[in-house]
Amino acid sequence: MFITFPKIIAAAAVLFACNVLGGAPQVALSTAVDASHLQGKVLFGYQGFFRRPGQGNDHWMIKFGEIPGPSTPGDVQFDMFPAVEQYPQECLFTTNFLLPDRSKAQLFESNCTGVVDTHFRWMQENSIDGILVQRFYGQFEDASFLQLLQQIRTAAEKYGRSFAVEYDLSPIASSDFSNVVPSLLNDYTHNIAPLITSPAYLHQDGRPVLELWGFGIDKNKLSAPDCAAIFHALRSANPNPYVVLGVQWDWAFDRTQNPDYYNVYLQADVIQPWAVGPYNDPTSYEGFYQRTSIPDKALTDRLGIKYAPSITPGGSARNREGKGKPLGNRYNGSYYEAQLKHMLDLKPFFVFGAMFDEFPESSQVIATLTQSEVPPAANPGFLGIDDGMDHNYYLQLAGRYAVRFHELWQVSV
Ligand SMILES: *[C@@H]1O[C@H](CO)[C@@H](O)[C@H](O)[C@H]1NC(C)=O
Ligand SMILES: CC(=O)N[C@H]1CO[C@H](CO)[C@@H](O)[C@@H]1O
Repeated sequence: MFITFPKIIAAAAVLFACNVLGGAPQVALSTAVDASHLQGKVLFGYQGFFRRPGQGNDHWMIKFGEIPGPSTPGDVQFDMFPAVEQYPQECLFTTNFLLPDRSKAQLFESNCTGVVDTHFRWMQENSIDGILVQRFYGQFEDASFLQLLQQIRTAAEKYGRSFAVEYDLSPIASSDFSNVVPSLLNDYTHNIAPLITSPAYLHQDGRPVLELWGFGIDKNKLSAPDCAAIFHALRSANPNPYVVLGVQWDWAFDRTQNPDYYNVYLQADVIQPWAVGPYNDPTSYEGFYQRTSIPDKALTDRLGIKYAPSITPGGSARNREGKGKPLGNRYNGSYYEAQLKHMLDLKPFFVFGAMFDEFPESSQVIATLTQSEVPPAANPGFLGIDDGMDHNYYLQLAGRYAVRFHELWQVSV
């Protein structure tokens, strides 16, 4: 059983919302997304894990609870600053980092309604279909994340976007496996199943979409039999999900290298290889595309499994991982654009954008300060997007290609 999206009602709701709020930007709004299928969609991974200092694992700071000053390197775990001008003030807090314009840098709290609302408005303005929300194993009791899931549902319905849940299994170790399956099933049944009734929750073939991320990625942690146990338990859960498997970029080699993992992958509805790592500049990306993406697409076609590549605007984790690392490079957007172009060449089932809001790894596509707007301090060193770019340049770039990807599949979104 699934519910198709009431397109006309949602579109009317959007117009109504714009009228009441007033001052909405003059952009051509994309009409409501049809959440009843995945085909031809551009979906982003969504973390939503930023909190204010002192509110648990806030993901901005390493020293939890402290607001870093300009002379305290090592306190932050991000290299790029969000551009916060479109978020409501009540969702922001002020740090001691002095920006070149003498103002103090502000950061946002993800579980603030105005942040989630702004993010979904940006998706609508840029023809992005929706998100896969990363739900970390081991944090199912976090009330602020349950609150966030409700905020996501509300905003997705308001702006006619779509969403589904992605379990991030990377915290699981086989050494401590006894409670894993019951805990996942309990969360799915009690916390996720109620969201599935939303007209914005993604479905395929009449089943709610659920991603399981982390199969075969760290083989020392999660064994193949444990992957199989998780897969089979959830695949037969009620409501019965359509399963996207997040696997390592070199998953196809497991056919001969690790057949016990490979046999689990073969049961997936969609294979979504993780591709952050094996390439990091336009040249190495082109090689990866030729040697890995094209054969992956052909192999999944032969196997009768759908294929969804991951693409990223770049990465940089110097302040998070240590001062020895260089800051990353986005190559003036050309690196991302090369991946977006090949998305059109390959015409995969859907595209996974890594990531919407992941500042700690600098893979975010959302509004980011430019190089001349970040603190000039050498240590910690900060990175900006290129001067002259709109703060939302990368999201807009993805949106322009999303429109062409939709046309390619001839789906109306
Ligand atoms: C966000 O979550 C934290 C707990 O992590 C909570 O203290 C805070 O009140 C929440 N913020 C909002 C705006 O609800
Ligand atoms: C493709 C692209 O984004 N090109 C830009 C690279 O950066 C310069 C400024 O540094 C811009 O003028 C280009 O438009």
